[in-house]
Amino acid sequence: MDPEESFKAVRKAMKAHHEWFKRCLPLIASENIVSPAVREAIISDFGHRYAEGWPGERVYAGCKFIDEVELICIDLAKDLFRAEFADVRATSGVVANLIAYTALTKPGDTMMAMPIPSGGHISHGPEYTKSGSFLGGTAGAVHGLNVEYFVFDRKELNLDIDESAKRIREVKPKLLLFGASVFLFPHPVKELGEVGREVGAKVAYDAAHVAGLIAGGYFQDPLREGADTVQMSTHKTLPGPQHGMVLAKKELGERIKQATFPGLTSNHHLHNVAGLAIALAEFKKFGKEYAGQIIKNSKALGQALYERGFNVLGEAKGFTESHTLLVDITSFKNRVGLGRDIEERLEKAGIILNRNLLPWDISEGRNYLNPGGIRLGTSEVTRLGMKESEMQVVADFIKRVVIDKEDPAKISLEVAEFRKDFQKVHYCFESELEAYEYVELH
Ligand code: DSN
Repeated sequence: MDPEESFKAVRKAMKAHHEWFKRCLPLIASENIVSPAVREAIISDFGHRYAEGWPGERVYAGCKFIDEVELICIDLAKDLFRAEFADVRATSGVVANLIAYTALTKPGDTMMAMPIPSGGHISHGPEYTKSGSFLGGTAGAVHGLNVEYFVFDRKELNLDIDESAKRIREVKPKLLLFGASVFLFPHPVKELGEVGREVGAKVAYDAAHVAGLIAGGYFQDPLREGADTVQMSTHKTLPGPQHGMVLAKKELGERIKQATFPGLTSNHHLHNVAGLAIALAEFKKFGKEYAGQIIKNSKALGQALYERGFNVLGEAKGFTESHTLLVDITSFKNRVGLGRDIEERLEKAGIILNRNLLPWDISEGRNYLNPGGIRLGTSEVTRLGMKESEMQVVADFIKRVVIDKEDPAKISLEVAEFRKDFQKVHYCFESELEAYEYVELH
């Protein structure tokens, strides 16, 4: 392709993506949209600058306004999460986890975390699986940690406290890592953290998925429950730009700072720090209401899907206490296929979600390519202004595609019509800009 053709093709694809998302139902649990004010911040000149070091101690000139913004961002983060220390320079959730590993452990140490098939994130994973195949999980492959697992209770869809406590006493890890990518119910941080202390372990908590719910006063409060550090990405239930952040007890601040710079960052993406500061300010004003509505919506969507014939997990516990739902779709195998098939079918209908491993998939011979589950999240549709009654409509669309096997192309037209009333970003300062409006500067 000649350069002009490439230039045009990229812009055309981006515009098409925006137009498509205006017509879709975005239900990926790890995604969200930023407010117009955050979008403004992330295209500012901050994105062209370097500011290595800590505000006021930079090794570059030109940072006086960047310092001002970063200090505001730090204050907002400490305030919202009631944290003694915050470092807002991690460039992503994976980097935030690596910062915690670096500050709290040495290569060769053992960490206990959630098994990946039960919802643990790839950044919690070992270098090799037990069968020896290369997985390349960040904790093992990058920081050289041995990873052992908490015991997961498949019925409760949470950590088994007694069995995990036994494992902690046997393994004597240096670090316990709570948190997950399929995070339906709060983890027993207090109970298992106390056991960890007996064997000298530190406690870290990956809040990437649930950061907004924590800041909104829901879910759980890991710092009050004894976590030494809380790491997160900043763009899931906390609707900021794609970035990361580490909170910690005061006495760990210096270690976190050094692990962050010069350890794991040089440029820390200053436009995203500015965007995060704006997002945190907006969250301080609107976040409690937003987080509460996310949870109401996910419970309502869980109930609505369940009533329409889906095996939504966690029914006895109200399906979820977070933004996420996990649905076992194995009973549809002979009619519409498994996770990947259903993900594709729903995408054709304009319903965007992802296939997901169920905790028992591996033992039943399925893998991530076409697993037995789908995962749904309500953060983005809530941000678009949807409430419990709209969750009924969403569940109807999903049922018609998966259970009634209606033509996805036909459903996509109805989804687009339904979406017409939900084009603005809610729970943020007012703006004329629509949620998926493509902003042309050229
Ligand atoms: N992989 C993301 C998720 O979907 O949960 C988190 O990084």
